Amino acid sequence: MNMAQNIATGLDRIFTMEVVRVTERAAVAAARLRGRGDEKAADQVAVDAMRQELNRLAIKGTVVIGEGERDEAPMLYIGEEVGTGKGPAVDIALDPLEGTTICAKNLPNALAVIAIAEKGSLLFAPDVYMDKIAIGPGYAEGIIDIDAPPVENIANLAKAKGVAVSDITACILDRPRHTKLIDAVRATGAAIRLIGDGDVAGVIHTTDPDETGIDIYLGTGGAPEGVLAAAALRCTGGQMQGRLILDTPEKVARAEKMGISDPKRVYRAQDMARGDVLFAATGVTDGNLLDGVKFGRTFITTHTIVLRSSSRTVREIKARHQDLEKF
Ligand code: VTB
Repeated sequence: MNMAQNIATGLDRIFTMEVVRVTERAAVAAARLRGRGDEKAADQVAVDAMRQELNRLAIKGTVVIGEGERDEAPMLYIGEEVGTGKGPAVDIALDPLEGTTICAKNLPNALAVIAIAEKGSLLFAPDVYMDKIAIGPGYAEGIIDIDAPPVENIANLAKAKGVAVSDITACILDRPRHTKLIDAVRATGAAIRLIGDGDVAGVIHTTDPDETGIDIYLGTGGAPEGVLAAAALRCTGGQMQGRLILDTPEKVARAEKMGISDPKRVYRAQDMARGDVLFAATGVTDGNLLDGVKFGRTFITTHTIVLRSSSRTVREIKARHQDLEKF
C-alpha cells in the first residue's frame, strides 16, 4: 500500500495529530531556552525532544534533510532511521529549531519544523545556499521567474494582485550578500521586510499575505530550509523556485554524490517535495502566523500549523498541555 492509499484509508489522519506532537515537543524544549543567548543549547534540546517523539511514530522513517551529515551530527543526521520501524516507509525533512539565533535572542518567528513525505519524494539537498523566490497561492503559474530581475517579478505580482507595486512587500534575509537585491527591490518602490534568520517562515508567510503582510520571498538561504519551505508550499498551493548555489567544484561534487546531476537546475516546489506531503510547524517564539510557546502556571500552550498536500487542509492546533511532566 502506498501513502496515497494510506491517505485515502485514513492513516494520514492519525499522522496529522502524531506529527503535531513531534513539533510541539521540540518547540517547548527550545522555548525554555529562549533569550538565553545560547544557540547551541537551544538547538540541542530541540533535537533531543524531536527525536524522542519521532521515534514513537509508527513509521519506517529516513531523515533526508536533518541536522547534518552523519559525521557532523550525532542525532537526526541525514540517513538516520527514525520511528518504530513498523509502518509506512517515509522520508523526513526536519529542523527542530529553525532560527537558532532568533530563539537565542527571543525575536519573532523561530519554529520547530517537520515534513513527512512518501519515500523517495523529497530532494536530497546538500547544505549549501539556495537562491529562492516564492509567492502564495491564487496566482497563475509562471508569473514569477527566478531568472527575471526583481523589478519584473514584482511588477507581475502587483498586476496579478491588482495593486500598485508600492503595495507589495518582499521578505529578504538581512545579509551583506543581498545588498544588490535589496537596492533593486527598493528601486521598484516595493517595501522590504528584512529578517535576521528564519527563511522557512519567510517563505510560508507569502501564503497568507493578509495576515503576515508579505507577498513575495526573495534571496538566498539554506538549501535544506528551501526543501522544508517547498514542502509547506506544496500543501498550501503557492509557487516557489529554487536553485542550488554550487559555486565551487567541491560543492558540485557533494551535490553529485547526493544524486544531483544538473547543478544549474531550477526546482519548483513540486520538484523538491513530490507526492503526498505532511508539514507541521510549531511556534517557538511569537511570530506573524504562529504564537510562541507560553508557559503558564498550570499549563503550557503551543500553537501549531499542520498542512497536508493531498487535501490542502490547513489546520491550526492550539494545545494546552496540562501534563507538564511529559516535557
Ligand atoms: C537561512 C535562515 C536560517 O540560515 O536559511 C540561513 O533561514 C542561511 O544561511 O534560519 P546564512 O545565515 O549563512 O545566511 C539560517 O540562518 C540558519 O539555519
